Amino acid sequence: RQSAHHRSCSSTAVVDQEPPKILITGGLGQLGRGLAPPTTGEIRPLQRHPHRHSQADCRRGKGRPYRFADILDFKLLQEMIVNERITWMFHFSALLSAVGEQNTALALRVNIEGLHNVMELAKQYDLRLFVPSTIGAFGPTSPRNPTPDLTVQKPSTIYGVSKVHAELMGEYYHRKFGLDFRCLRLPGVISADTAPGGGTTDYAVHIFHEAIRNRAYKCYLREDTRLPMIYIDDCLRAMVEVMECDPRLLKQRVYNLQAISFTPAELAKEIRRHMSNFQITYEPDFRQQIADTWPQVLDDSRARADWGWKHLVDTPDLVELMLQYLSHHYE
Ligand code: AKB
Repeated sequence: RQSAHHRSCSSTAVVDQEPPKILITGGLGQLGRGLAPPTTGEIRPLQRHPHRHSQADCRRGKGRPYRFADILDFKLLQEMIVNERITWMFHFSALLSAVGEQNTALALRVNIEGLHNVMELAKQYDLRLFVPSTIGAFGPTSPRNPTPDLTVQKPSTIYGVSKVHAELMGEYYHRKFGLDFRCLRLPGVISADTAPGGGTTDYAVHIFHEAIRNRAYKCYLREDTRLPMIYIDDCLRAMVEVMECDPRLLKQRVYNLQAISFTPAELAKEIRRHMSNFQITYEPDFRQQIADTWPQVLDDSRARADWGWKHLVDTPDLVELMLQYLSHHYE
């Protein structure tokens, strides 16, 4: 089942007539603000960076209309989709791994009931739907380095469980109803002007703020905890690219996405190249147990082969961008 718009996207001979009308849930979160900043004139680090990518940038229009809506309110979402003639949806609302463990009931409602609403609406209105999955969709019995696309997925957090559910539901709706579902398993996302909210990988953002403000950071993960990470602009570009790509290129509906992997000690060493007096100490908390079950490196060779994924920002670039941006911010 494909709308005229989807058919036109899938054909190499027909040029897209109308741009998609996009609804982003979780529009004020790290990914939502990155994809479409709600305020005008926001300066993002990559806009000054040679690696910047025009596709992601052009999605970041200024002053996007923003509406309050509860993800659990099916009727309100339905009204917005119909009234605004929505054709694509990016579903970012979710409680992340650390905060999900502290409020399982809310995580279940937002991450699972919210997803059901979105999926049902996408099916009813023939929307192209992007849902991010995560490295957290793997668990202690998954291979960790590298972690393939297709392997054991028995996560130990409610966040992970809800994301495996989202992947399976999306694949099922695609098979059964032809839903144009697209999903990437994201690493920890690192951004300067948008804060992550309650994840296990958040240290890799906080460390930069503390480095600029205090020249010191107390890390809640052990120094040797290797995790996959990605710079926000690579991440936004990946999501846009997978949404825009010809569906015939997609040999599967859920792909691993890898960019860089590092440990807190390696990140601190890279920061020290710019700030020789930077100090890091380690005091692992409950997030260590979560991180210990997650992949260290994702195998994303299928994303690279099928739709041409390529990350552009490596660890040294990322450190430079974050420090540059935040030192202006705190001036
Ligand atoms: C988290 O740490 O929970 C998220 C993620 C890796 O999905 N950043």
